[in-house]
Order: sequence, then C-alpha cells, then structure tokens
Amino acid sequence: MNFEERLEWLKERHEALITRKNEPMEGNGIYCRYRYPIITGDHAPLFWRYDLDRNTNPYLMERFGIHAAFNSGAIKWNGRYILVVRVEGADRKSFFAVAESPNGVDNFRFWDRPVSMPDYGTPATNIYDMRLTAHEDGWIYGIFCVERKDPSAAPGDLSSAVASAGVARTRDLVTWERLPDMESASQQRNVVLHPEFVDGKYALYTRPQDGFIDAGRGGGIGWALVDDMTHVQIRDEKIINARHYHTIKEQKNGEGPAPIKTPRGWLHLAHGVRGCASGLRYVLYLYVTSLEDPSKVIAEPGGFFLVPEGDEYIGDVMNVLFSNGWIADEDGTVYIYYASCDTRMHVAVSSVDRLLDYCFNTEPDGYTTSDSVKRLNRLIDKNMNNR
Ligand code: M1P
Repeated sequence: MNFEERLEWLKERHEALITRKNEPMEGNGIYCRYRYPIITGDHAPLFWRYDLDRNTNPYLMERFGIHAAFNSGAIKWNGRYILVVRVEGADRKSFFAVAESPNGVDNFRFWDRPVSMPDYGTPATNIYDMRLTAHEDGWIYGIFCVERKDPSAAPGDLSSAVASAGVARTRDLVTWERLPDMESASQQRNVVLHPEFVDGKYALYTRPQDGFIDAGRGGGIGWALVDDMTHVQIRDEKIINARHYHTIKEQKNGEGPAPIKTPRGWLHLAHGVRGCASGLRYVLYLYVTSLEDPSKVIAEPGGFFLVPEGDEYIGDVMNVLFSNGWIADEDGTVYIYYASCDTRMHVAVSSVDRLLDYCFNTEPDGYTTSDSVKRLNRLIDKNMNNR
C-alpha cells in the first residue's frame, strides 16, 4: 500500500471500530454485559499515534504507541456519557484522556487532546485511576493515584514506588486545578470523594496501605472526614469495609467509583483481591451503606458481583477486573464501566432497583463452608415445589 492507500485503510478501520454497534448479552439477571469492549488503545485517534505528513513519515509508521485504555472515571455531563480514561502509552506511562458516547454503550470517541494535568510537587512518574465526583459544593473533583519512585529505595531497586492520592477539580473537564496531594500517615490508593457533605465536612473513602502493592496492616476501605479539599489532611481514619480471611477480598480491597444515592442507602461498587497460584485475582463486589450514616454498612452480598469472563481474562495484568466509574441515569439505569486486565474498557448495564435487590436479597458471606451449604439448602428448600 502506498501512503494514501494506507491512510485510507487506517481511517476506515478506525472509524469502523469506533462506530461498531454494541450488543447486550443475556446474563444472570443482575446485570447485562455488552459484547464488545467499549474503549481500547486502538480507539485513540490516528492523529495521536501517527505523523500524518508523508514527507516526515513516508512509511506511515506509528510514532506514539497507545497500548491500553482502561480504569476510567465516569460522569454524565451535558447529556453525554463521559469517561476519563487511563490511557497507557507504549512507554508505560499513564495519562488521562476524555472519551464520550451518546448512549453509554458504544461510539466512544476521544476528545482531541489528552488532559494536561498540572504537576504538584515532585512530578509524578505516573497518574491513574481517576474517581470523578460531582460534589454538592459545585465542583467536579478528580482524585487519582500519583506514583513516584520511592526515594528510600535501595541502590539497584528500580521498582519500589510510593502511592499517594492526587486531587484536582474542574468545571468543564478540560481545565483542571491541581490541589495539593492528600496528606496521610500511610501510602494511599483508591481514594474517592463522597458526593455530599457529612456533618458539614467532605467525606473520603480511603485505602491505607503499607507498601505500594501490599495493603499490609491497611485493613480495608477507610473513611475520613476533612474540612478542606484544597488541603486534604487525613487525621482520623476508620475502616468501614474490612478485608477478611478466605474471601474475595482477603489480600486487599478498594472503593470503586463514588457511591450512588438510592432510597435504600448509598450503593457502592468496590474491588476485592485475593492471592492464588496464578497471582492476584481482582473481582468486583457491591455493598450498601446507610443514608443517615454513610460509613455504616447495611448490606453486603457474599462473594463477587463481576469476575473476568472469556477474553476478559487475558491482557497485560491477567485475571483482573477493576472499576472506578459508573453512571446512574435519571430513569434508574446504571452503566457499570469496568476494565479487564489493565488493558481495555467494558460496560455492563443494570438498574438501581436490580442492584438493590441483589444487595438486600443475596445473603452475606458466612465465612465457613458449612454456612455456605446451609444457605444453599435454604434456597433449594424454597425451590423444591417449583422445579
Ligand atoms: O493491576 C491491577 C490493579 O492494581 C492496583 O489496584 P490496587 O490499588 O487495589 O492494588 C492499581 O494499580 C490498579 O490501577 C490496577 O488495575
């Protein structure tokens, strides 16, 4: 192919990928997965990846590899379904870029430019996993992981890193005001801002961790009230959703997107991690907290809600589902945006009613095998006459 033919081929292929209609797949009644990934590295505009000038790029080669597009924050904004995507280049650096869709399930298209997030302090080596919160104070906040090389790493240790929570706010998703990183006694990732004031303060879901990977003594998803988002200092932190032995969240867990307010409580999506012979396994689970006290768990179904299936198992970091974005529409439809294997984005669709039904009518984990069998027998007894 000559330059023009190849450019035409690239354009056609790219447009076909972006405009491909997605298809709902029947499932377990709790949610409905859609067949095709909604955003991948290949969705990045051609003008990000190729120098389109035949004089400087006669072979029309890729000049800036976009490898993956995953862990996306989500918000409905001006009637559009918006994702702030974690885009990862071939150089292993992550940055944010906004993609929007008219219907929430397909036709996601990146805005022309990635987000230019201002630096704070020592420039980060990586930023990722933004949680978006439209707070009642009128700002849209983005809280994200900021990764820097561990200054106390031993000579030759080129892996150790330090995770902290970066804070920024915006009114238009284009211009971001970077605020100081959150101050905390421990490393932090998966920090999420609650959308409403609680006792006149900002409320944060935290995830204290001893190391960059290991939660260590960090007991699970934490809760902290702070006075000021322009200088976030975590002083008192309590664990509201703990890790537990021999469950889907024995190794670590983390809050997903900001919770959804429902008539029966705040609906939460989180990830749980366990170790197994093939490494860490990341799955998603739900829980509900009280409207009167959002730090009090009032329902938590046992086990996982979403796990990798089929092609979702395969990618850069195998056996991982992760979510930091969902959108609840006015009619109660919930779009659950999740990533598989730190590689690509998917959507599953449910409703507030279904998710609450799942949360309040699925029994909690009883922590022993005999309890699981008793729970199963209760259901079998109930169904005996209806088989
Ligand atoms: O690689 C899986 C995930 O690992 C981290 O999650 P956690 O903070 O719970 O360990 C994050 O780096 C996340 O981005 C990634 O998807």
